[in-house]
Amino acid sequence: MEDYDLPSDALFLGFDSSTQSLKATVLNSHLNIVATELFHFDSDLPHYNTKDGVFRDPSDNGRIVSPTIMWVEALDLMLQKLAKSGLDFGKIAAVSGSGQQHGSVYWKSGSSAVLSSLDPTKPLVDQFGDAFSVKESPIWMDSSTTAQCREIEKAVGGALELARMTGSRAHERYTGPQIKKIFQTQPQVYQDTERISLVSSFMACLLIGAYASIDETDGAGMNLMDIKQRIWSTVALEATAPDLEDKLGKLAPAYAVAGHIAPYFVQRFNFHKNCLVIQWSGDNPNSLAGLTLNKPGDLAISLGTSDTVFGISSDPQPRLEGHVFPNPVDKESYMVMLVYKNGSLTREDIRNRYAEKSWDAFNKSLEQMPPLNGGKIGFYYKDHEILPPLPVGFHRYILDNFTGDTLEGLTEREVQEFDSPAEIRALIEGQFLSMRAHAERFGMPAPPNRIIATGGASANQRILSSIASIFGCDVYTVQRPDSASLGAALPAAHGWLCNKKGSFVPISGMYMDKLEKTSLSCKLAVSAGNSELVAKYTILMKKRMEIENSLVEKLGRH
Ligand code: ADP
Ligand code: XUL
Repeated sequence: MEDYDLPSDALFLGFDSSTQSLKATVLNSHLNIVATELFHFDSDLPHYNTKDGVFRDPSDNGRIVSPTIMWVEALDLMLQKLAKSGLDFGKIAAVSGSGQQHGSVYWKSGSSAVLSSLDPTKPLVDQFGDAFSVKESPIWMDSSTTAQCREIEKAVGGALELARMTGSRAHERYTGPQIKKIFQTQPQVYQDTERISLVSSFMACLLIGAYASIDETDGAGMNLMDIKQRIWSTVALEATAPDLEDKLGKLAPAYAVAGHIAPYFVQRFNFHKNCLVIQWSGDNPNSLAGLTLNKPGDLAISLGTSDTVFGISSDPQPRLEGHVFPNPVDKESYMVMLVYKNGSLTREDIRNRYAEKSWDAFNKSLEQMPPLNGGKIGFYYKDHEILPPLPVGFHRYILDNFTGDTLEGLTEREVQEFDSPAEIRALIEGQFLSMRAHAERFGMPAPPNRIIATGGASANQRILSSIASIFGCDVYTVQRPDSASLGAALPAAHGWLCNKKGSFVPISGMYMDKLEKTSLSCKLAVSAGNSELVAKYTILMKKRMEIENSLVEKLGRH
C-alpha cells in the first residue's frame, strides 16, 4: 500500500485567475478547505474600468481583451488579503493555480531580467508596467481571428486534420490563431516578444520569478500541440508564425514542479523558501481534477462566465466540434469538452431584462412556466457564440400544438418576443438542450451516469432541476462552486507528492477511501427527471437542432 500522506501541518494554496475574478482556496493535509478569498476585478480594481473583467471593442469586431497588468495587481492584493486573514504562508508546501484557458501574455524582450530581480520592497504592479509587448491580453471570449483560423486549417490540410493533430479544429479564441493575428497585424511587436505565456503559465512565471513552462493540458488549447505526443507540432507551428517554438519554451506535465517560490515572496510574505510552485493549468482541466472526475460515464457541467461540459475518455476521436486535452491528472487518458460563450453573462442579461435583476424573480418565473415551455424555443446570444458559431442575436420560435410526443409535422413560427416567464424558461431550456444535443453528437455518454455541476450558477437549485430533467440523470454539486481554485489546490498537493516520490502517483490515491471526509466530496442536489419528461425533451431537442442547423446555414461563421 502506497503512503499518500501529506505532512500533517502542511497547507496547499490554489488560485483561479478567471475572467471576472481571482480566487484562492487553501487546503490542509486532510484535503479540507481552511481558507478562501475572492477578488473581483470590476469592483475591487475599478481603476482598470473593466466590465465583467474584460474590454469589449466597441467596433464589435469580436476583439475582447483584458489588461495584463490587472492580473499582476490582483495577485499582489490577493496575497495581502490572505496575509491579513492570518494565513501562515510559512506552512504552504506548494502553490498551484488555474487560469482562464487560451488567453495569452506577450513578454517584451528583456523581461526575464525583470522577473528574476524582483524588489521585495515594492508591489509587483510597480515592477511589470513595461514588461509586456502587448498590454491587453486577448482572452477566450475574443472572436476576431476567423481569417487566421481558416488560414491555419488550410495550411495543415484542413480543419479535421488540425483537430486530429491538436485536439481541436481552429477556434478564434485559441492561442495559435491569436498569435498569428499579432504576427500579421503587428510584426514588430511579435518580433519584440521574447516569450509567450498562457494565463496559467503567466501566473506561475510571477511566482517563480522566471519563465514557467506551459503545461501539456492547457497547451492543448492553442492549436499548436501534438495531442498524442504532447510536444509542439512542427506543422502547426509553421502554419502559425515564424520562430514560434523559441517564444513558447518547453511543455511540462501538469503535475510537474515549475520551480521554487521566488525570493520576493519569501521576503515579502514569509513563504518558506522550499515552497514549490506546481505547474498551473487551465480552469476547466483543474475543475476536472477538483471534482474528482474519474469514471468515463460521469459528466461535469461548469456554469461560470462560460458554460462548459466535460468528461474523461480513454480513446477520444477529435472532431470538428468540441475539444480534446490530455487529462491533467492522468498520464494516459484524455479530457473531452464542449464550450459555450453565452453562459452566466447571458443569464444575467435576460434576468436583468425580464426578472427585475434578481435571481429570486428569475427562479419564480422559471417555476411559473411548466417544463417544455409550451413549445417556445429561444436562442440567446449576447456575445458571438462558439457552439454553434453564430453571431450576436436573439431568435425565438413557437411550435404550435407541441405535445412532445412526436417530431413529425412540427413546424416553427418565428416571433419577436415571449412573455417574461416564457423568456426565462426558453433561455434555460435552450442552453441545456443545446448542451445535451452537442454532448451526444460528440460521443459523450447519453444519458450520463451522473452530472457534477460547478461554477457560480451551480448555486441555483432551479437551474440544476432543469439540467436533471433535460439530461435524465442525477445532478450532484460540490461544497463550494469554485472548483477551479479548489482544483488547483489539489494539484498543488498532488504535484508536491509526485515530487517527493520522484515519479507520477495516481491522484485518486490521495482521497480514495476518505473522500467523504474531505472538501472534495459531492452531494446529490437533484434526482433525475421522470423518463416520460426526458423523452419529450428528446423530441424538443431534435426540433431545436433542426432550427439551429438552419440558423447556422443562414448566419454562421464558416
Ligand atoms: P468565473 O470563474 O468564470 O469568473 P464563476 O464560476 O465565479 O465565474 O461564476 C460567476 C457567475 O455566477 C456570475 O456571472 C453570476 O451570473 C453567476 N451566479 C452567481 N449566483 C447565481 C445564481 N444564484 N443563479 C444563477 N447564476 C448565478
Ligand atoms: C474553454 C474556454 C472557457 C475559459 C473560461 O475552452 O474558453 O471555458 O476557460 O475561463
